[in-house]
Amino acid sequence: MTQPTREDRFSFGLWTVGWPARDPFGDATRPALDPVESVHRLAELGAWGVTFHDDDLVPFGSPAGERDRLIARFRTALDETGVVVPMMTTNLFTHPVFKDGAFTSNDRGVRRFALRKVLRNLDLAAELGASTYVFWGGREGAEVDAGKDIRAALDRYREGVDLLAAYVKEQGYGIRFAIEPKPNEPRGDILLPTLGHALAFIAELEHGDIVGVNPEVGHEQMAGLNYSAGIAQALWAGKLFHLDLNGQRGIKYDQDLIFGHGDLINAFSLVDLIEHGAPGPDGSTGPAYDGPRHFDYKPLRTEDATGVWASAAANMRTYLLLRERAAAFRADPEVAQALATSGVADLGRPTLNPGETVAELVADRSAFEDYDADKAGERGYGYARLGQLAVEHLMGAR
Ligand code: GLT
Ligand code: MN
Ligand code: MN
Repeated sequence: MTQPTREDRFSFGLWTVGWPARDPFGDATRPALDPVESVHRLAELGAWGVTFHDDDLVPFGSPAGERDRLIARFRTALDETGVVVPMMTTNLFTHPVFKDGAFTSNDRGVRRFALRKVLRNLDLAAELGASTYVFWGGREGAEVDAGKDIRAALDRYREGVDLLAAYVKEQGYGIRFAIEPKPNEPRGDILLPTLGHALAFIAELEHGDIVGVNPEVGHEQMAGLNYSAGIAQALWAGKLFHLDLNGQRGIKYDQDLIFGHGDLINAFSLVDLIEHGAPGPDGSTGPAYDGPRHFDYKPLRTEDATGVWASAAANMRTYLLLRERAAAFRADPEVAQALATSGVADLGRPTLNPGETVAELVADRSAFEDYDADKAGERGYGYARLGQLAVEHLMGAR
């Protein structure tokens, strides 16, 4: 089934389809899109949810009455279409006030303003029923090493996130936070540059229980990292609260391509992981992640309105095709055999026997004195065949 339905839980940021394609070298190539139109178009294409920054819906600095009016007509569009708002976030990067960061600006007044901007939007997130709130700190960083005390910046980052998390708990909003890492762009270096840095930061929080990550395909790949392997670690840590799907071709500027239009093999392993990564008791598999399949891409600057909606549909279709391929991969008896040859399931077995002590391990001659390391070193793991089977399924050749 490559026709998206609500059950697939596909969501899009208003800033994705609505990007007018202004870049550092050129003017906008498309007119601004009305968020109400985006909701209707996305619903027609089979999307389930829409996400947005405060400023995507209500332009920065709008008077209160105008804010209410814009929110009301947006709500009407949601009611008319049944589209939900699973996630919201704050724009803490466009206005010049944030040029040195928001929670970590060297200017204390900016930091206080940033917290207020988030607090106001958290109230709206709760009203609209969002369960996840994303923090992408694109301006939290530096270009000049001596200009930013990184330890102080992390103290302020922690202070900000903890304060906001405490507020959410106090209000009983039931919202969880998801930190989105990125190594660079727009800052020369951004704080919490990778998923691993973000997990380490979360471990230092007072309210880390409601804080997880929102890793983006392109952001991890900009750092040369394996996205699906990172997602596996986020799952292992119980911290995969949300994800941003898109495409990226290598270590360069943030491309935000259509999902799959970059490292397609990694996209396949990602879909395989989140759809089949949870082993059941009977050896069957199930989804390892049941949250939104959120697309954070940019329609190419070359596209007109037709191309914008074609690209939105392409994200969902690519996901569904990969899901089909991954299901076929998992159902193939030759794959099962190859997985067994590679010993993939054997890694799930603890290295020591139940209750076995270090002393017992040391007393076990078969583990060392009598162990034939040379013989064990001759073993072939069969990964080449397994990898080829994955590629052949991905290509529809099996
Ligand atoms: C911005 C960024 C994205 C983030 C968005 C959430 S904003 O477009 O490039 O990766 O997910 O703040
Ligand atoms: Mn990006
Ligand atoms: Mn993103």
